[in-house]
Amino acid sequence: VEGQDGNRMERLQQLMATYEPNDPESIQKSFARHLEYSLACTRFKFTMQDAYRAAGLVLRDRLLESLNDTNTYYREQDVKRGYYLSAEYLIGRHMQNAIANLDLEQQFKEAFEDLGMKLEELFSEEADPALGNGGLGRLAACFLDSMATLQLGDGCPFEIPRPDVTYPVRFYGTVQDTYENGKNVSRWVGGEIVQAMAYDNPIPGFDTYNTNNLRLWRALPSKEFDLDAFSSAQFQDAITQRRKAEDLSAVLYPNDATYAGKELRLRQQYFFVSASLQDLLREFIKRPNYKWEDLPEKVAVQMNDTHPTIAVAEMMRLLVDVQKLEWDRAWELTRKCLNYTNHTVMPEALEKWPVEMFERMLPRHLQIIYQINGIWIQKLLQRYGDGPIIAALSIVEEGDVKKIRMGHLAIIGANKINGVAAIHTEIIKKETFPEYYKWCCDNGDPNKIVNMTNGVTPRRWIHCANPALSEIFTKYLGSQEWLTDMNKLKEMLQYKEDPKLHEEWIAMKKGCKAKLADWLKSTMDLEIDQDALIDIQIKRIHEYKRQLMNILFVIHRYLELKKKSPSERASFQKRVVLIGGKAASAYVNAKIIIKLINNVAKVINNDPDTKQYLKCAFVPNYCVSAAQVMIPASDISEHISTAGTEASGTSNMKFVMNGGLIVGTMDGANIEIREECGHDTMFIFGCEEHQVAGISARAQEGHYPIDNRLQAVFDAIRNGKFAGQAEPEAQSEFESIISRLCNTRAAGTWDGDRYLVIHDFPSFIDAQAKVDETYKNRSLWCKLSIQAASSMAQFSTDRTISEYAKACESRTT
Ligand code: 4GP
Repeated sequence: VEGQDGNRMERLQQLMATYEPNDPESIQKSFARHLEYSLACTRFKFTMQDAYRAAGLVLRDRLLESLNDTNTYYREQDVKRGYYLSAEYLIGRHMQNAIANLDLEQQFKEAFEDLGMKLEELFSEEADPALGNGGLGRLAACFLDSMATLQLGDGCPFEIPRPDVTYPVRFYGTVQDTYENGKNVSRWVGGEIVQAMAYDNPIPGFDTYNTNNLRLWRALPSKEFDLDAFSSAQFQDAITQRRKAEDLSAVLYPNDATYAGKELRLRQQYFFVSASLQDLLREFIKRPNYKWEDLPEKVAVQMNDTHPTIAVAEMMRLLVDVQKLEWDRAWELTRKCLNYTNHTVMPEALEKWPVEMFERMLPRHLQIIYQINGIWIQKLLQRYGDGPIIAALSIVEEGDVKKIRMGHLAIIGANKINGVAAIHTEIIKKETFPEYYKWCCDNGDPNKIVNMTNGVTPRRWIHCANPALSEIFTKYLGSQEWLTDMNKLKEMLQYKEDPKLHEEWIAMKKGCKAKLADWLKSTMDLEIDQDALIDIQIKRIHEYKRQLMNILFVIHRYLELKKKSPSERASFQKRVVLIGGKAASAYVNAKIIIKLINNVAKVINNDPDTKQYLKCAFVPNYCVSAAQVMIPASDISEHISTAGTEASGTSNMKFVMNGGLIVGTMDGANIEIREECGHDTMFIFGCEEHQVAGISARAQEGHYPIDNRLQAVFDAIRNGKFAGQAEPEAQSEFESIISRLCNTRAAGTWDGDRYLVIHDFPSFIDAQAKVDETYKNRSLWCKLSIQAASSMAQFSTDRTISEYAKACESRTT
């Protein structure tokens, strides 16, 4: 740039270079400025919440600078961009993480301490933003951290509204098919249009200037408020229009037990997918001399579960209808750009939408899907002739209500399909999409379905959640390099029997337990013994994750304790069992299990004979911040799903990184963690995946013995120990849950112990006994804890994301 423009830019460059320095005094100055001028508080009177917001703005300034610079750099370098399309982001609190990743911890600490404020107090003012349910949402957040850290891809308090980045998104209407210039042309017209407006959330990487973007979308009415309609007394109409648009981004996951709920969910999915794809194509087209054949070299889209898989049809619509590409060419580009991750083997998660709903809401997409399916079925017929495989692989499910299978649309439209742990990927091939996998093999493309074992970010889950552990690692290893290269942690193994390290390690755990104790006291008025073994299970409440088995074990432990004399009790291993997690709003059995946990806790925690030895609680309002307090304090955690049901799990990785050991089944990522850390570090129990079908079949024939100890637990529940006459409704719910487990008659579909609680219970008790015994030997325990925590390199999302990045490079047929 030359001349006047050049002078202006040079001057601005000079100004920016000195504008927001990062020494403590400059941080204080920008804090005071934001307090006074941005928030209109006075320096003399402000609350902690004001201070938090001002500190947030101090950070936002710095994040914005690196976000803008990163984007400029990406454009200059013409890099390939990765787009992670996800309905969920369980991002957790930002401030602490952003300060750590920007390497400003020391400066912020000094700046705020000098002003009489502790950083922890500021951090606790932040709400925990929770867009989503569980694992796949949290995984998305870990991925963002790693993508920024690894300086890959395009990728939160300090949100930046972007009124300049808006896209129209249409719903309903009709399709006009015409023939123009020798071509069939389809035009989607009428219906409603809402505007999608971008909100940017900068995600800084660690130890890099790179900052990526989490772009969220808000729905706005397409026209400004219709004052004319309002004035001419059509108040309701004018307001309804606005409300209808805003409902779209108001609540994630409406209860979709109703038709209206389902419809809103599909609207939400299409809304964010359409906006995101329009956005990435606009960015692509902005490149000088863009050529469509370069699209797969410049754009990779990852579809996080089936929620965004309407992207397959939307990409086709944008390329064919809007960009006027030929169908075949558009299809080739679409298939090279999109990838799909499956996150669960539960069949209900493979979403299906009634054709009728599709036809009304997205008529053009239905046409496109039919066309994709028609071509696909032709190929299948050529290969296999007519037969059951055709119906199994069709995107359209026939039946009383015809449906579109979004999982099928995804696999057919994707370059790569992946599972999230080794066992899960094998199950996808064998059980979730067996016919599709056969097709891939028959076509010489068995690597179409690949494994990408999950991970977690060590920045948030060790460094931020457990600063004392982070300090130990840095001290022993001589630098913080382990935070970006977890392989370095293996050097800790040489100290695993070092008494000095043991002392520091035990002190670290003690400190974490003290924090947990304070937190439990203040959030739920629960007092715990800080010398007890801390046993935690935190995850979505689902029958396959078997929180029920865990609470039945707690009852067993309680009954055993009650049988003992006071002197025998004194040698009993003290335990605190904490269970937490969210349940879907319409999931009745999950709510009954939570009720049972709460009722059991009430009895145990108030029994003078036992309360010093055993405490139990259901921790309410589970969220990322709660996990950050609980995980570092655990001695053991429970990952006890029926073999073959948990896709991966990611909290298992976080617990082990913090020196906790696992009680677990041979399921999900447990299997790989055990291989990495050593078999002695995990308390494994229960049947294996290949045994499940046989055990279920025998159970349905009546061969399903109940262990005496479990029978005693059932009796206690039936006798009203945890509800009884005081709560007749709960009593009958608890009894019905047990009766179901014991139901061995297969009438129609089996409604019995589908997750094999009864079968696995005795070995669960044995594994827990082994935990108690091992825990008594403190130096052995400490050694195992160090050994496990130091062997977790494989489970950093830095490794996972590098693998995704590599897989995007290799394309298949
Ligand atoms: C979860 C799986 O249940 C969990 O095993 C996995 O670790 C996580 O995804 C990330 O891949 N699934 C969901 C879901 O969150 O909604 O299906």
